[in-house]
Amino acid sequence: TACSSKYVLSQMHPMWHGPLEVPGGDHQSPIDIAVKKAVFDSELKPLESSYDPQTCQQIWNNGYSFLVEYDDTTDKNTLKGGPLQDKYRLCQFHFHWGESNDWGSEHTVDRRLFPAELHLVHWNSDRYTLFEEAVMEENGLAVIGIFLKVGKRHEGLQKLVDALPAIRHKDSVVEFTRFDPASLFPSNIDDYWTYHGSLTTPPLTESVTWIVMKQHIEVSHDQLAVFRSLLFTSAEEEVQKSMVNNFRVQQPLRGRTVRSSFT
Ligand code: SG7
Ligand code: ZN
Repeated sequence: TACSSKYVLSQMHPMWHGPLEVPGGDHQSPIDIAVKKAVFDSELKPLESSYDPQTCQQIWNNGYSFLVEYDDTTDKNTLKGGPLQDKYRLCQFHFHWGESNDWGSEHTVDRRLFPAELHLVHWNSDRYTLFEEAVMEENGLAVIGIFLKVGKRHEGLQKLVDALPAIRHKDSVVEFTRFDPASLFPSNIDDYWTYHGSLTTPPLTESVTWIVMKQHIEVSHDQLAVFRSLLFTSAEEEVQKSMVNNFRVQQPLRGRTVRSSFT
């Protein structure tokens, strides 16, 4: 599957003692973005994404979030520009959310929490041949973060929401095809913050160029309620646990600079 995710999550744990992937490293994510402390960088370019909806393969409950996975064996879904030197390939996107609309995002803006956050995970296909290789490297991954706010129903998101009842339990997977990830972008993707950080789950490697969009997208309360009807637990378990609050606690900035593409 995309990102060879199960392989990564099982293989990387013994590596936590390595130089980059110490969970207590100095470049961990998520962080609070203090708007006034962000430094405008006029060198930051607009992001260029090119996605092929036909490469969408499946949707999977991995027991922590749900993942929409793309075929990442060729360069059919690419991200470049913005803060990036190289070309990155989309492998999956997923969300983090809360049990109520008062929290759920991983990043915050001036300490403001959002009810959910979308992450589109890309790996550097100019320099590496596999996700597993990229995940260990400082310039290995680029993740786009998009905040979700409660408001109007999101048309693009609905196809996803409709698929969720089929993957209620951990480890369930269903085919999911022809989905354009760009349909989840806000209208303005030119304004973003960027900083160097980590994955927010094991292996927590400090391999991520984070690109956090200034503009949020709106989804309805009912759409988020379907996210919350997912389960952390597999069908076999006696006590079922709702999949909510699947975000990591915030990490110290430790001298890092957050740059902004806008003034
Ligand atoms: C979610 O977030 C999943 C993980 C992902 C993790 O738990 O999407 O993905 C898989 C394939 O299990 O971990 C290695 C990876 O992408 C962390 O991603 S994040 O830093 O963007 N939140
Ligand atoms: Zn994430």
